[in-house]
Amino acid sequence: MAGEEPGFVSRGFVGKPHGPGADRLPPGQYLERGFPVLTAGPTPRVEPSDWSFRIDGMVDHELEWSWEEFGRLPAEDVPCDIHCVTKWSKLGISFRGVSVDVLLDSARPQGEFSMARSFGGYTTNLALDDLTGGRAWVVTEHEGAPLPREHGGPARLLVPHLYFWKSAKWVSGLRIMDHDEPGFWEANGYHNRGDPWQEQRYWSD
Ligand SMILES: Nc1nc2c(c(=O)[nH]1)N[C@H]1C(S)=C(S)[C@@H](COP(=O)(O)O)O[C@H]1N2
Ligand SMILES: [Mo]
Repeated sequence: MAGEEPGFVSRGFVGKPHGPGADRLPPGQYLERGFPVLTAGPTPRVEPSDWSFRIDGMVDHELEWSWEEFGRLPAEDVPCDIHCVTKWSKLGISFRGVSVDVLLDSARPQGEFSMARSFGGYTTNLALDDLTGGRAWVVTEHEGAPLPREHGGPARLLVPHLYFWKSAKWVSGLRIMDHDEPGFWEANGYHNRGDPWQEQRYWSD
């Protein structure tokens, strides 16, 4: 029986993520199979007919798309991993939406910073560097179905290379700025940038 002692066999792995996807799990994160809902405050009800997305601030051209206009923009599937600062990560999730590059292209930003805003008042700040280069999207679908309301439907920002609080649900627009400003969680102790691979969780990290 001695050779079958499971406690002994697994001891070498304790505390280290192992198995498929272990190299995709940032430090301090655990694998979550479900898709938790995390919202500060009430869940707004936004009908597609009431939804629009606006880019304003320091741009050559302020732009606004209605739901219908947005639906005509080129969309792409976004398979990715997401990482919440509360330590859950979900690997191999999929969304579909429009790249922020496409949205910013015709607006022509004249600043390096931005504030994303949402129906309901949530905000989060992002350097344009983190929103461009095929690393950020405004998504309207999850796993081939309309994005559920509790996950930000009809549309949310998706910035999977940063902690998930940067992915504003019920997103309504982006303000381009020539200076940085903290958004909702950033003003309440979260890190200004939030790179999960550098464990940038709180302002002191
Ligand atoms: N508008 C809005 N967006 C938000 C939040 C929020 O409270 N309001 N919470 C953020 C946080 S802290 C996380 S972890 C993710 C959670 O997204 P989920 O509920 O789809 O898992 O949304 C982010 N986007
Ligand atoms: Mo979060």
